[in-house]
Amino acid sequence: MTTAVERWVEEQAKLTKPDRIYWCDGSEEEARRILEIGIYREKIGAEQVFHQLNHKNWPDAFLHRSHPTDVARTEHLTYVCHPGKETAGPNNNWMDPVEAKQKLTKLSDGCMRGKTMYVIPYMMGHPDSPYSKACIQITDVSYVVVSMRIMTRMSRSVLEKIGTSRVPTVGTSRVPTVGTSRVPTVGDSDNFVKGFHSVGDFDPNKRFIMHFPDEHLVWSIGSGYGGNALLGKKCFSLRIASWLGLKEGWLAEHMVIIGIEDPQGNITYVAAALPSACGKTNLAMLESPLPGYKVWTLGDDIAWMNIGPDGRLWAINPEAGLFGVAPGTSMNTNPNMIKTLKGEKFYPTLFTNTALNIDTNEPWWEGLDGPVPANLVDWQGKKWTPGNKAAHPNSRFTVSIYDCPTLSKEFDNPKGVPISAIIFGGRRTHLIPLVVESFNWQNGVFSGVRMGSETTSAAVHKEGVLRRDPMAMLPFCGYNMGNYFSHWLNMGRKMANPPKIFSVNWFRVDDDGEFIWPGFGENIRVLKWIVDRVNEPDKIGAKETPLGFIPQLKDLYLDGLDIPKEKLEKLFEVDIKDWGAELTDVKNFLEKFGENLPEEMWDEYNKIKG
Ligand code: OXD
Ligand code: MN
Repeated sequence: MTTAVERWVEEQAKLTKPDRIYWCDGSEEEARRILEIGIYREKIGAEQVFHQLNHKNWPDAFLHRSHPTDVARTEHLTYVCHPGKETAGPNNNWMDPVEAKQKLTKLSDGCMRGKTMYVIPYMMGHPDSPYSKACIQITDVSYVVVSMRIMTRMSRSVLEKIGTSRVPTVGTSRVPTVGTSRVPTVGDSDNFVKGFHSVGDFDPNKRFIMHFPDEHLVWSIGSGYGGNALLGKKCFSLRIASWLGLKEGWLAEHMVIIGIEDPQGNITYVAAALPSACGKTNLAMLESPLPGYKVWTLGDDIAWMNIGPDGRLWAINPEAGLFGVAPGTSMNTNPNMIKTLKGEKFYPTLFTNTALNIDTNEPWWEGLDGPVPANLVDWQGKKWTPGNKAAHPNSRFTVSIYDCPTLSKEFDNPKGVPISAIIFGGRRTHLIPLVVESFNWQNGVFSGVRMGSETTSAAVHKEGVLRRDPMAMLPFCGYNMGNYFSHWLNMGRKMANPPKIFSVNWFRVDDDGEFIWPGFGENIRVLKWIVDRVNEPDKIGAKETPLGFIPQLKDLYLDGLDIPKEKLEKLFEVDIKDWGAELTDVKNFLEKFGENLPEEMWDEYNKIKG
């Protein structure tokens, strides 16, 4: 008897024609073997996949260099293939599913010839969580296998979950020499998320990341970059999951989840959406300079949020790892991340496209503590010369969240954590105040909808250009965002006790173009105000503006901060007279959604416009 999983894998093998099929078991031993083989390749004249770094200073860490054209997400090559274009909306590239499959089938024919097809069984979410999902990804890249083991809960037992009959007995095969290993027989459910991944020949002209939401299928070819290749992450846990969330009544969001502990030991859970490379990982691991305050990490990128029996919103992080931007990470900006990377490990850590200090065999990136090393090779392995970037601006680390010293003890709680506040943020050098509390759910949803951010290097596009990025989901919402905004409004109506909504902006600059707010650990002062407004709204002051409530300086804890009062006041300036261009831009954006935009958003727009 064959199972639905086996049948699907066999079909893909028939198309891609790999030399071998290897069923991963997610074990440590397996990951070590794959790493060793990746290191060994150089000795046989092949390109090295992994380079072992200085173990004393960076325990169990490996450097990987990607194809030079394959360094970031490629939004222009990413498609959501609903049967109707309108369902995908103006926020997505769309292709008819039949046409998309024809195209992908042609590109995938024989694409794994001479290679191993790895079959990865993994869970997004804790296996005991009612909110988790069982998934299978195939890939022809060992780097993807090792990364998926860090980023997800990868295990043979997922096969049992998909449809149990008996435990599979494969997995003893050696990776480079396996023939077609015996595939497991574990039941026959089709209830799993399917991920097809091949790097093909890396040709950017043949690169596509396509989603088929109704089939729970992602088909990605031509790229090995994290967001394009680790299909459990953006592709499933946001694009497809957002569609499942619409159908099933929950939210899949591009959000950090943290617990903020106060000096009395109370922990308030908060979820925060910020666009890519705007400091989500730093926020998730914030080290508080305020005595008695502590931030506990639950997730740095994705939150799945369901309404619990108590009418509150409960969040889980479906991932099990952190895939963060390396440049700018230091003991100053994110000490807990450096401790995570330098500490003893449960799992090996990967660095991708950082520079390498060849004297000490350590990874290096712009912004890391200490002087610039004398002998560096850049992210492509070439001798570095000053004036050029040594690490790629989107170079990354991939590390297990279990290695994080601030990991919340609730991380593995299958129920998740109850969210008391939702924060929307963007990178805005002008106009947007440091923090605003929305008047109510609908007004808060609009603050997420009108979010904008100046672009970064996480995706391939011009940096520093303002683009509207509602809820930080523009590249990740797997359907028409007009309907997504309605879904947010409906979720608010269904909750007896919805979270309060806030918006933040750490990035406002003064007349000399310098950031006013110090950011990083000092953001705890803003979080403290937010938590106090949630827990003791009558005790903590706020001033009403057309955008919502903002703190007066006396309402914020500012002791020990050396910023002149006039500058601090600038952080809170709200003068709707200055909002002409902003409101026009918001209006033009909203108009794109036509009939699909809920009327309530125009009501909120008109309230601000006055
Ligand atoms: C990420 C991104 O990698 O948002 O998290 O691009
Ligand atoms: Mn992200």
